[in-house]
Amino acid sequence: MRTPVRLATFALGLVAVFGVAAGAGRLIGPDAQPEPPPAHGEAHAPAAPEIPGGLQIAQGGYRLSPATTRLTVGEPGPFAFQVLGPDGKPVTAYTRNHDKDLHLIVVRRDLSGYQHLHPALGADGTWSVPIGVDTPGQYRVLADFQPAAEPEALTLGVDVPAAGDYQPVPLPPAARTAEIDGYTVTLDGDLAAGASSALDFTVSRDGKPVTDLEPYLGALGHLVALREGDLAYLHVHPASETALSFQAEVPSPGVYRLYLDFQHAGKVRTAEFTATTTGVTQPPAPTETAGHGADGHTHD
Ligand SMILES: [Cu+2]
Repeated sequence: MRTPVRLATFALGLVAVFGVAAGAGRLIGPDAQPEPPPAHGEAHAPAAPEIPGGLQIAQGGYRLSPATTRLTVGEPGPFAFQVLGPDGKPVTAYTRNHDKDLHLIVVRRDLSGYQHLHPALGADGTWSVPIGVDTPGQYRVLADFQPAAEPEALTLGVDVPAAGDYQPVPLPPAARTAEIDGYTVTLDGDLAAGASSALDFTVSRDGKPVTDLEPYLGALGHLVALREGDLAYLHVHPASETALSFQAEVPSPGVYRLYLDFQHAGKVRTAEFTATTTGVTQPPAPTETAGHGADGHTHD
């Protein structure tokens, strides 16, 4: 009977590991002075970096609690949720940002199918809005809001599936222009990891600048930036009331998808851009035939 002996040895090993960890915890606990130097020559972190929004279903004592667990493809179906506060009760009082108490972003995990919605708040703290998606897949639902009791806005996210045959689409390559409904939107400016950067957009139609854009959500437009890979929701602030100018801050080098909502002739449209941080080249889309061999490295 070898297996029980091995298991017992393994269990003893675990005890030993935990024992060491507990000992280390005491050594570097709050009473220990001075702190040991960081291992492997790591730079001393000045402070824990802020976690980007949208990655968690609960944060800072608040929790996103969806009552609907599926999205419908085609015809919109009701979608309802609550934001639960630190006391476990639905939050009913919010501080308005960008003209609304809560902004709801719905986007498929491959960054396609973007929607920006404004649910209605019921007296009991239940938010509801009809949602229909064009294609099946796993969707990210992001709620951007500021409880009245809090000094800052918060973005919580939850995955919600739309049942059916999911065909992921590759992210379009980085580009400076986007076309939507006959409008051409041009992006000027670059994202910089860990720094605030200016992003300016101009809209033209039939080769002529559109100069009569209409106010939307307290500015001339609304910009959302999501990180490829985990759909982190980035902080973007309007920098002007008279131009499509924004200050964006992204936490890490990489590829992002920008969604610019603008209103013209009474209709809101979304222009989408893939953007990379300065110095980062978007990796080519993987091909089915990619593999070993280019360097002569083979497996038998
Ligand atoms: Cu909104």
